[in-house]
Amino acid sequence: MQVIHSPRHLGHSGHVELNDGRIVPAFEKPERVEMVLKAIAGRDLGPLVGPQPHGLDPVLRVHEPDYVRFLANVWGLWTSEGREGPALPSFWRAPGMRSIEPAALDGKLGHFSFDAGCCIVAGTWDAVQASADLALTGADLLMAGEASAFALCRPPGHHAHAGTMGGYCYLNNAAIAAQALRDGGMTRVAVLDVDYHHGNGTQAIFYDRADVLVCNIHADPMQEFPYFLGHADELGAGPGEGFNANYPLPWGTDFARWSEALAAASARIATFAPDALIVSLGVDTYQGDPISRFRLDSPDYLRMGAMIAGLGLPTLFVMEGGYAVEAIGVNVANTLEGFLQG
Ligand code: Q9C
Ligand code: ZN
Repeated sequence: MQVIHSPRHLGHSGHVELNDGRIVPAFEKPERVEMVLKAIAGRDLGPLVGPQPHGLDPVLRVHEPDYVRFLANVWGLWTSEGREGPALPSFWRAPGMRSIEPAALDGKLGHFSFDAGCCIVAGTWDAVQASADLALTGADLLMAGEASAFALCRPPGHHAHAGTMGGYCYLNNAAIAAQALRDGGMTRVAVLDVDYHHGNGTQAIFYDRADVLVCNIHADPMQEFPYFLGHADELGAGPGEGFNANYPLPWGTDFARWSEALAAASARIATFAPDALIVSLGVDTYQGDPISRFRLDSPDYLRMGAMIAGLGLPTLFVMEGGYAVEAIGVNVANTLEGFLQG
């Protein structure tokens, strides 16, 4: 399994988020990737490769042009106003207000976001583009006949909608890769999102489509971020009805219960019979995660990987969340090793 990595994620650093009423250093930090690299190096999973540049065309197959323009320009606009330090959204529209992109930067930041989890610093856009290129390079590998690949994406992507950032996510790497597989000739693609948080962006992007099945196993939005999407009755719309499946689980869920949801999602995916599988791999289901409340332990990720391998599909793993820096490497490497041995 090739591991696709770029050091350009390092530019997305020194950023902050709003947590418990305080501005704190972001949980989504560069050490995450460095710890995964370190753990993978000790496992002989496969070669480490760099990304191929794909430009913005495949990004624009998923994301709205105004939003991509905002991401590309916001830091330059911010500094040209003489503003220093990170740009963090803190104003949002309420129902009944109008959805017009404001001229003012603070208005733009709110217009294109749904929370204060997406801070922008000097290196953010370069890191975001590199992250999408990692996922796209992984899609290329599957189309070239590789059985599997791992895109070590950072920043993550699954909370990003077509025109909205949030939850540490700017471009939806998994969705961009899924669309690239479709555009490359695959007929059906499944996305299995095992991150602790519901992948609201991925769900929304493919919600009315029957060609991309999206399955999410996550903390119940009644209890957990992103709060406003991810309920079990969200089944898809129009032609996409029946092609979205949510498996919300309560705080405290352990692997025995979690793996029942994975078995159900796997059955749904097998029925769909896709040409390829994209796994949105968040390991914030880990019991030691600082912002999450599931109880998976490190050995459980070996079994998770093996269960995913049981689907027998060309599989692209795309890195999403996981904030217990000391364990993220072991948990990701266990998942990939479990998959390769499964
Ligand atoms: N301030 C991913 O795992 N809020 N995103 C957490 C702490 C947002 C997680 C509360 C969590 C976003 C990709
Ligand atoms: Zn998450």
